[in-house]
Amino acid sequence: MRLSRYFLPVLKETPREAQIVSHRYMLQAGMIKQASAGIYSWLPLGFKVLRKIENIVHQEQERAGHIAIQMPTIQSADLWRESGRYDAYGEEMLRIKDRGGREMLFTPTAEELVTDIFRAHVTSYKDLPLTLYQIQWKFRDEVRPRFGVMRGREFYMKDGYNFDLTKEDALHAYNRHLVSYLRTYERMGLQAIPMRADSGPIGGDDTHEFLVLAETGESEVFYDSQITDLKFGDRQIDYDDHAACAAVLDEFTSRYARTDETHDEALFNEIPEERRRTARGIEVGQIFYFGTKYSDAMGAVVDDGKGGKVPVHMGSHGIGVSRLLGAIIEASHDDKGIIWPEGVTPFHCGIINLKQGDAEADAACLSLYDSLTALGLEPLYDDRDERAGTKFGTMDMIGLPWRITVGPRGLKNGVVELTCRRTGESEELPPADAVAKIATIYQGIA
Ligand code: 5CA
Repeated sequence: MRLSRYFLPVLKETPREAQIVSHRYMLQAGMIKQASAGIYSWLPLGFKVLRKIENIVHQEQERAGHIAIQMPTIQSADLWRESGRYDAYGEEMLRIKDRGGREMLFTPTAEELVTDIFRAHVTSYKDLPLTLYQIQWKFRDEVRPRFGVMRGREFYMKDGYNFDLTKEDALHAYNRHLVSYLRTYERMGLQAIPMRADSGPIGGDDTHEFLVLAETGESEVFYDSQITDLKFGDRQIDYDDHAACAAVLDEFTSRYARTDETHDEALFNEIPEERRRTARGIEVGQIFYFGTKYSDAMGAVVDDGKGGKVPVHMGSHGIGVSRLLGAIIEASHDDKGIIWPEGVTPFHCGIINLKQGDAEADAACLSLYDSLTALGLEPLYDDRDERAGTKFGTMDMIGLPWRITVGPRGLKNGVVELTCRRTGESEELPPADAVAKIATIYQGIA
């Protein structure tokens, strides 16, 4: 993309309404625009990152054997009456009437609707296990929407639902989700720690939240510092292997890590003092096992192969897709702007032309642009007729991990400058070598 033809409404002034850095940078970098409290339009740069995150989530869900569907945002109140949640959900649920006076609602989550799909089409244990998921907009009329996309009223969520014949199979689905979530967050450059949590309006006893440690996080968390040494890395886990998934769960959840809702001071104090940590975290996902809560209430049963009919065991599993943009920025920025991890960056590399209109500089930039594009990479070429300082400022704010700077002086010596946004380190090298280096960096990522 050439910046002169793009739509990147970078703000010159610091937006005053933003209390935390991710919200400020998302506004300043022209990624989002507030439409009303807790509701945002996604401008091109923000939308691009949202799509990258969404793609990673899809890829990891498919890898785990889960099947994508899409359910409507507007649902009938009657379905929610069957589970009893229409009344129980309270003011967080946005209730709407259609022209015929029928009660509808904007989905805050979708246990009821997915259970309705299941009961209409699945009758036999032979069709299990089954996990259906979607990535869809949700609405929760939060009392205090704040921090931009971090606590929105409208937000983008991956929600997945497993249907299993037995509790044991459903617990495997829970473990499988935990494993897939660890992979998902690591691909985004994040460490998200599974912590024992409270289940709230979703219900059930078994639940873990995934938290990214950050000073600006809304949750207070307590954990054993050893947990931050754990990395999932590039392990190849067979998602059908119950024991392998259970082993990962054990490894990642056996040390103390809890949100304030489930914190147990006595247990915490059993950890050696130098390993006890109290911090704040951003909840980027949550997994639940709730057994037959919805299948009992809504009659989602299958024949068990022994002549009987049994309600299916279920769980639901969410990832805060839009919130993740905020979480990634909180975890990865400096005082000049965002620093995108390679896995989610909106463009792979920036190209800055220090002397727009200089025939040689223009040609070198276009040639870099073409070479990168031919390799399947997406560069952002700042071809505006602006001062170098303005171009560097924009590039630093929008946070592309790599930048190639092209100027007449370097070109005389046959070199361009390649700069790493994270470390600030630069090296001069021939254009072809810069392209080769960027290609290597993104191998297996882009
Ligand atoms: N039905 C379950 C699992 S699909 C569910 O709704 N879980 S949840 O309530 O924990 O939401 C899943 C994730 O969505 C949360 O972990 C969080 O990352 C994100 N989320 C929840 N509320 C908001 C909000 N108001 N703004 C942005 N993200 C949110």
